[in-house]
Order: sequence, then C-alpha cells, then structure tokens
Amino acid sequence: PRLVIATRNPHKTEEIRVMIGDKYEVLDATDFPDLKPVEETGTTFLENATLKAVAVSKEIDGLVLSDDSGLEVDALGGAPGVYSSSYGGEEGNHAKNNERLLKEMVGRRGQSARFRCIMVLAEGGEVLETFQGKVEGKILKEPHGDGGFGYDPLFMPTGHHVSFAELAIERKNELSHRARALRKVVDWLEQHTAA
Ligand code: ITT
Repeated sequence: PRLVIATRNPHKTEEIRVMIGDKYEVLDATDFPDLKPVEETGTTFLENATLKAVAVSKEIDGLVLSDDSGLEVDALGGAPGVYSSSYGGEEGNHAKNNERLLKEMVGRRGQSARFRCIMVLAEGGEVLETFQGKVEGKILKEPHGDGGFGYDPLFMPTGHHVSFAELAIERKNELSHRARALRKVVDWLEQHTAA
C-alpha cells in the first residue's frame, strides 16, 4: 500500500521513508504536480497538521499523513514553535533560522528545549487519528555536525553528548520527535488496516 506524506520538505519524507521500511510505498506532495501548496494559517502544530492532511487527502486517494513540527525553546517563551520553518525571515531557510536562534539566545538563561511533532492521518478529507512525539534537549552555543536538517546542529538531545546533526541518522531516527510520533502511527495502521 501507499502512504502519501503531506509535506514538501524532502528531509521529513526521507526520515519517514527510512523509518517505515518496506511496509508502505512512501510518496509526498512533490510527487503530485497538480497539488497546490497548503497555507499554514493555524497557530498550533495540531491545526497546521490537520490543515495539511485534510487538504491533501481531499485531492489524493488513500492514506495521507502530515507532519507539523518545530522547536520550542523555554528561554524564548516557546519560540520558534509553529514558526520554526520561517524564524529567520525566509520560509525553509535553515541557515537563517539557525542564525536567528543563536542571536536570540545571547544573554538568555537556560538552554532547555524540545522538538515536537504532530502527525495527522487522514483519508478522503477526514481525520482518522492524530499522534504526537517529542524529544527533550538543549540548545548549543554553536552549530555542531552536518547531518539531519533544520535546527539539528544546534540541538543536543538529553542523555547524549552530541547534536542531532552529529548522531548517525539511524540514531536520530530512533529517538526523534518524528520517530516517536511515527511509531504510534505504525501501531495504529497495524491495528486498523489490512496492510
Ligand atoms: P511542510 O509544511 O511542507 O511539511 P516544513 O518544513 O515547512 O514542511 P513545518 O511547517 O512543520 O514543515 O516546519 C517544521 C520546521 O521545524 C522545519 O522547517 C525545521 O525548521 C524544524 N524541524 C522540524 N523537525 C526537525 C528536525 O527533525 N530537525 C531539525 N529541525 C526540525
């Protein structure tokens, strides 16, 4: 069977594809040229994840899974949060996002932070179920490593002494917010579908 990820971020698709293995053929929004980008007008991860899953599943047959995710930094009152992908002023520009994060952290007390991921599974424009995952950690003073994507070079997960970008991708894919949400999705699919 096929699982379409309602995303245009190739890093998300690739992580999900690797984690799901060969149980599903994993495609994403970029595989359907007629799909219009979904405007993320919500103010929460759940709202945006729902917008993406519902919109795409209206246009495409079968199961659609969205991923809305982001970084919450306690010293910044939870920012960048749902605005993680455009924090630096330009949608999807990870270098600018990281630059802004480092700038905002100057002079702040405390480095605690977490990545959150909300996934919504939908079919035919209807939500089937929602799932969440998070991973606690801290913000580093400078970037470390070049694996992963986004804020990975600045995030060190609790219990590890390297950043997400320095971890082997297999390791990130065991403990990330995305991995934790996706495991719940896979369990749900095993219980609710014939796949
Ligand atoms: P889609 O909406 O098309 O799925 P997007 O990247 O814009 O792609 P979001 O709106 O959910 O997705 O924003 C997620 C942002 O949060 C992402 O661009 C990164 O800046 C950050 N982020 C999420 N997961 C991450 C991860 O595993 N590692 C590093 N940064 C991550």
